[in-house]
Amino acid sequence: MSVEGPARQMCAERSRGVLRALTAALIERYRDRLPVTATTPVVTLGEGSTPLLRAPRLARAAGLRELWLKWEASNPTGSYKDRGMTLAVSKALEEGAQAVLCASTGNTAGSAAAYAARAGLPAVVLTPQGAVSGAKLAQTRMLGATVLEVRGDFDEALAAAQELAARGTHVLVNSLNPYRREGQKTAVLEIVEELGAPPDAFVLPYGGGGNTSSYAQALRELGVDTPLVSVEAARRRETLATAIRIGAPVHAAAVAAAGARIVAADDDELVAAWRRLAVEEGLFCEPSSAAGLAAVLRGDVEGERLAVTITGHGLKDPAVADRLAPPPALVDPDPDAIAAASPSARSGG
Ligand code: AN7
Repeated sequence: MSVEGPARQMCAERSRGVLRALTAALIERYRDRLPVTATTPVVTLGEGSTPLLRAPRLARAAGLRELWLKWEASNPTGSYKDRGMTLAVSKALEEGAQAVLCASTGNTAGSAAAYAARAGLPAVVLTPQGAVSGAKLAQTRMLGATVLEVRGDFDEALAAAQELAARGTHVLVNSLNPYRREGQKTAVLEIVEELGAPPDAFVLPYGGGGNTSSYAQALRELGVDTPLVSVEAARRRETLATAIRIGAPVHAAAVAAAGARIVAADDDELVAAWRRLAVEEGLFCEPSSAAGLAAVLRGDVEGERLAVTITGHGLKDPAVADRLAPPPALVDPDPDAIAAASPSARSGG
């Protein structure tokens, strides 16, 4: 029998509703809290509204009542950068930009490339030589950005990007762009909305400090006085967490002024937290993204209900996982051989 009449109408309405939900733009969700007008072109890939996941095993291990993980890997390009990029590129388009430009350890690159492609604008991405994950470079190149590898580190690439942007030919879409920071505020708004109250602390990685500044701005605007804990790599210039391999954080003054507490985690702690998040909670993030968790597992963050932001997906920087995780054993296509190689294989079930 065919679907007709009211039933057909209901199906159509339902599928429209589902489509609306799946393609919800962050700018639409938080229009009243963002610097957009009715005529701002909305460049969206369906960012934001990411899962807030409870982590019961890690909470128990850390002696917490509640540990909440803001899973920013669910953003369209795999990191939290998309929250800011939707706004930065929408405003760039509104203001008649001819091209966008950024320096990046990889995630800003992929995000800028994606939103620029969506907007029909060229993107130029400067990367520190030899220091960006191959997966992020492939993503950025595939999205059509012009990738220029700079002879220098991230700080030098960012300084060059700022100098070029000052000429007015390219809009800088690093987090020095205030629209980036406005967009990134929304992670805090989502967490507070979903928990129904602010957590005892927000904990997140600290690279250049753009995201910490955004979180601080959100808390100010909400009139909420909750500790903000920013976790940096102890050896900023050498850390294996390439996303946060940033020597001199460009937002250091703003981070200090916001009263964020800065905590350092060494690479062993980062890797341990990163591995536990994968094995004990089923979440594979990139190593840098586990920085907040490293501080929490060390018992370095006060409170019994914490919100920890996991900033980027593990598939974006799989090199360390490939080095550290057990390689597969080679077996014949034979059930006995497979059972013998399976540690927890049990019959029945
Ligand atoms: C996964 O992409 O700086 O303190 O150029 O990719 O706001 O810099 C990325 C930084 C944390 C640090 N987690 O945030 C870039 C870049 C991930 C990141 C950070 C980054 P900020």
